[in-house]
Amino acid sequence: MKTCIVLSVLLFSRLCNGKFPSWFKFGAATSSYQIEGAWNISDKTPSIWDTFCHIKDDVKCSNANGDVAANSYYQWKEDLDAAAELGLDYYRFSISWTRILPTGYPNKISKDGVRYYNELINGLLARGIEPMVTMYHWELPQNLQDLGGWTNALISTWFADYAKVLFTLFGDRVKTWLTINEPLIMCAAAYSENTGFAPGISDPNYGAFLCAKNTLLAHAHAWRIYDVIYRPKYGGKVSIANQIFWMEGQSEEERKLGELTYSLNVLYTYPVFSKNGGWPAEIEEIIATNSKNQGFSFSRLPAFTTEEINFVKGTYDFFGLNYYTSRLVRKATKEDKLNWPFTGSHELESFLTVDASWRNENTVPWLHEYPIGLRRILEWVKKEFGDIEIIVTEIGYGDGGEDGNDYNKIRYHKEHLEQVELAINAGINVTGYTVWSLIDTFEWDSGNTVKFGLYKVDYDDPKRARIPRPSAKFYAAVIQARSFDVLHKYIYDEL
Ligand code: GBH
Repeated sequence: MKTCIVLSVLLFSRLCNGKFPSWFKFGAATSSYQIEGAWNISDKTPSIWDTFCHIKDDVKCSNANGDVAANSYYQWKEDLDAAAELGLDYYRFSISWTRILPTGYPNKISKDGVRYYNELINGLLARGIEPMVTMYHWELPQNLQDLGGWTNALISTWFADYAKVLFTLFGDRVKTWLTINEPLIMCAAAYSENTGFAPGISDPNYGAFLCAKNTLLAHAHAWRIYDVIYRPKYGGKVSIANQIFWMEGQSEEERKLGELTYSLNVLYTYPVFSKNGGWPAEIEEIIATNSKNQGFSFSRLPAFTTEEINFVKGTYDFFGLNYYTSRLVRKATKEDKLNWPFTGSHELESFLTVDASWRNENTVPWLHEYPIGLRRILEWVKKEFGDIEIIVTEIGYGDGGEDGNDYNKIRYHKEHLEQVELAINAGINVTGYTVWSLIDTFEWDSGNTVKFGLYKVDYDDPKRARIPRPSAKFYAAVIQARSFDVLHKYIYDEL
C-alpha cells in the first residue's frame, strides 16, 4: 500500500487507486430461512418465520414463504460453486436453531441438522473459503416464542445453551461467529410495530426495549461461554451484527436531534462496545422521563444492574456492521407517522427523511443510496469505541431483477467499496466487506419480489439454477484485482 502511494505521487497518476491491502477480506452472505427451504424436513420444527408466513387470513411475507426458497438444504453445493467462482475469502451463512435443536433446547440434537451444517462447513473449507457463521438470523423456535420469545428474560440462557451446542459441534472449524443479526430489526420491527416481521407483535412502547435488553444479555452469555471454554482451544472471534443507518440533521437545531435519533438507532452498540457499558445516558434519561409522564411506574427502557453492565461490556472481538442506507433527521410535525425508529421516533419526536440527491431507482423503497454514510459510521465507531477491528458484515443493493441487468448494483458496490478504502487510508481498522447476498434470497416482508443476489435464482425453474448476474462478474474481478477499480471500461462508464 505504501509503495503504491509513493508510486502514484511520483507518477501523478491514479495508479493505485482502489487497491485494498492484502489482509483485507471479501465475502458474501445469506441466511438460513432465506435460502434453505426444507422447512419441515426430518425432525426440524417450525420457527416464528414458518408460522408467520403461513398465516392465511392476512397477507404476510408478500404472499410468499421460505418453504422452498433457493432450496439450499439440497442445493448447497451450487451455492459453494458460486462462492468459489467469485473467489470469496469467506462465506457468511446462518444456522437454523430448530434444524439443530428441534425442541429449542439442547435435550435433543438433530442428526440430520448436524450433518447438513457439517457438509456445508467442510465443503467451504475444501474450497479454501472460510465460514463465518451467524447463530441467529431471526428464526426463533416457535415454542420459545409461545413463552414470550425475546421478551422473556430466560431467553438469554436458552440462547446460551444453543450457542454452546454450536461451538461444540462446529467450533473446531468455524473461527468467526456472529451471535445475533440486527437486534434493531428483530426487536424494533418485530416487537413494536408489526411492520411485517415475525412474530409481528405490536407494542410500540415497551416490546422493543424488553427485547433489546434480553438480546444483549443473550449475546453476552454466548461470548463469555466462548471466551472461557472455546477460545483457549480454537482461538476464534465472536461478535454481534448491528444494522446502522447513518443519520444526521442539517441545520444547527436539527443536528442535536439527529445525534439523539442516531443514539437510539445504535442503542444496541453502547452496552457492548463502550468503555462504561450500559445504555447511552441521554437516551436512558429521555425514556425514563417519557415513561414517567405517561404514567408508568418504571422506565420502559429496562435498566441494567451494575452486574449486568459489567457482564455485557466488552463482549466483542470485532465490530460487525450491516450498512445499507442513511437518513436525514428533522423535527416531526403532527402529520408525520412516527414509528420506532424507522420512519421516525415517537420518543424523540424526530422524523426521518432523505436527501433528494440520494439515488433510489430501485424497488426497495427504503434503500436510498448515500455511500458517504458508510464511511461516517466507520469513523463514528473509531471515535466512539476506539481502534477496534470492524467487519462490514452485510451491505447490499436490491432491485426487481429486471432483465438480469443489475448495473445499479455494481455502481452501488463500487461506490461503497471506495468509501471503505478511504476509511482504511484514514487509519480505520476495517478488515472485511460482505456483500448481501450471494444468491437471491427470500426477502422477509417483501417475499420474492426483491433481488439482492449476485447470482439469480429463478424460482419458476424447478432446477433453481444459480445464474451469475453482471454484478457477480464485477465482484469476482474486484476480488481478483483486490481493487474496486475494475470493469469500468466496459460496464461502469456506461452507467
Ligand atoms: C438485512 O436487514 C437483513 O439482515 C437481511 O436478512 C435482508 O435480506 C437484507 O437486509 C435486505 O433486506 O421503515 O421503510 O425505513 C435489513 C432489513 C431494512 C428491515 C430496513 C427494515 C426498514 C424499512 N431492514 N427496513 S423503513
